[in-house]
Amino acid sequence: MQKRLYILSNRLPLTIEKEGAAYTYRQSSGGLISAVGAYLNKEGKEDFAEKYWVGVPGCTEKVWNSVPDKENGDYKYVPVFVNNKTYDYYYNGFSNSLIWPLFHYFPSYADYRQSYFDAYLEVNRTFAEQMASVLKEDDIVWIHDYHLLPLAGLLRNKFPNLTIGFFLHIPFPSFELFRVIPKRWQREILSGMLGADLIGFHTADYSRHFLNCVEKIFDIQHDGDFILRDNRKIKVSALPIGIDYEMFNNAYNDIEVIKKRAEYLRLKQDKKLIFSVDRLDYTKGIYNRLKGYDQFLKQNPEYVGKVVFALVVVPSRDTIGKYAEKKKDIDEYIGDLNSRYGDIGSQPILYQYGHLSFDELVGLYTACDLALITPLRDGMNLVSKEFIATRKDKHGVLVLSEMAGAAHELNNALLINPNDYYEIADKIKYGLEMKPEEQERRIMAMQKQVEENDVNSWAKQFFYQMKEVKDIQGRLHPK
Ligand code: GDG
Repeated sequence: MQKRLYILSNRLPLTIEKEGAAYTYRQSSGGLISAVGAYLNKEGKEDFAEKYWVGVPGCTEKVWNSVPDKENGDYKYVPVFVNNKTYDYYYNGFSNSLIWPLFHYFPSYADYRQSYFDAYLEVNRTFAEQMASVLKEDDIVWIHDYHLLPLAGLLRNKFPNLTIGFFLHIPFPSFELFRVIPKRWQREILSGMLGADLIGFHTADYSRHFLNCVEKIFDIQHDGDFILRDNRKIKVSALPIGIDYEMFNNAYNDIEVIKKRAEYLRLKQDKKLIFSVDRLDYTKGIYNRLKGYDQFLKQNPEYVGKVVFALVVVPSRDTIGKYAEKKKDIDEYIGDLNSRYGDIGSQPILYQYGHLSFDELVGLYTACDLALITPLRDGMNLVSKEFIATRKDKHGVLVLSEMAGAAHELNNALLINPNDYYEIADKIKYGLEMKPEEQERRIMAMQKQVEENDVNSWAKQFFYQMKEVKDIQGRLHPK
């Protein structure tokens, strides 16, 4: 018999909009919904009896109740309402001012406030209570990301046999970093995660860090990928997320993308075009990237006026102090760089602080000569995989930070250490001068990798491994 599936994430994948006096909603196209949806709405469409999405809706209960026809999409929505102050402490506070910086190896940015942790637990408890009113023991629950680390444990207390999967989209840090969190919080976070049957990470390193923390903090040994806790087997697995390869690859020939590409090719004239896009985030290494580009122009003055860098930064979390500070640094550096190397007719950096449409994004992926992706830390980094997938023409060069989870799979990229401006400069030069045959060889090898390990196979593997753990548990404790 088919089971019901519940997907849990911080926000519901929809946006409530006001139309005149009434409210309506539209399904949003964010990363998680595209990733999970790519499988659930196609290959996995028939696998579940019903699909629910649980999360904070971003509006009041009164507004929510006034929005008609919310059951029309692919999912039924279960809203979790949280008051503004608690949400602020949970989201901007504990999630993004403690876990995010710490898990990305920025311990000096972490803000250890008890009030943030209290709100974090409160929101997770609210999720668990909301779920308790709708769940049945044979449902399948898939929890996503660092906002909801304690949730699996809270659900496990209420439903001992429930199938629970948890996936972390950001890195899991080494014990030496994790241990800087107050001990009682460490235990709460790990116990929460261990409530799941399957705990998924992007890379084997993150899995190993997690297992090491569990071993050190709870004195629980692991047997390969398995942990035995409270007589329950738990699997810890490296499941690198992929992209909708087919969609990005086919987009090369979309009429709107062709138009955009032609526009960008006209804009760059006979210059070389470098491209990057990321959310404004100190983990993405935007400042370092500028330093590397600066160094490249310094070392290679013959390229001044012959290369242009389209730098797109997408606004993100701008109510958090550290983000606003970094924007100021980036803005100033770009101004400085353009004034040193540019003139009225030509600027070395074209800067957009704003979102791109899908057609613009793929237009830029496919018009550029080189994609420059330099995060200081990144759980995976989908932009690098998308760039590779779109290049049906088998041209273009990827310069990628070895601190991105994606570097494990994309080892045919030109890998760099994002703190080494000289290495970035050298790889930019090498990339811009790379022979077409070498570009083709590297792109084809990476396309094979990204196509074979697309988001479909990621989700399929996740569900397969959840079932596998349940089968093992069943054999250990036959009913
Ligand atoms: C987290 C982890 C992990 C970006 N700007 C525009 C735009 N995007 C799309 C990209 C890509 C996504 O947003 C960004 O994904 P990333 O993986 O690069 O980064 P995070 O947002 O930090 O994601 C990360 C990911 O979760 C998945 O597990 O890989 O490590 O930090 O899909 O295309 N899309 C459009 N316009 C933009 O301006 N249309």
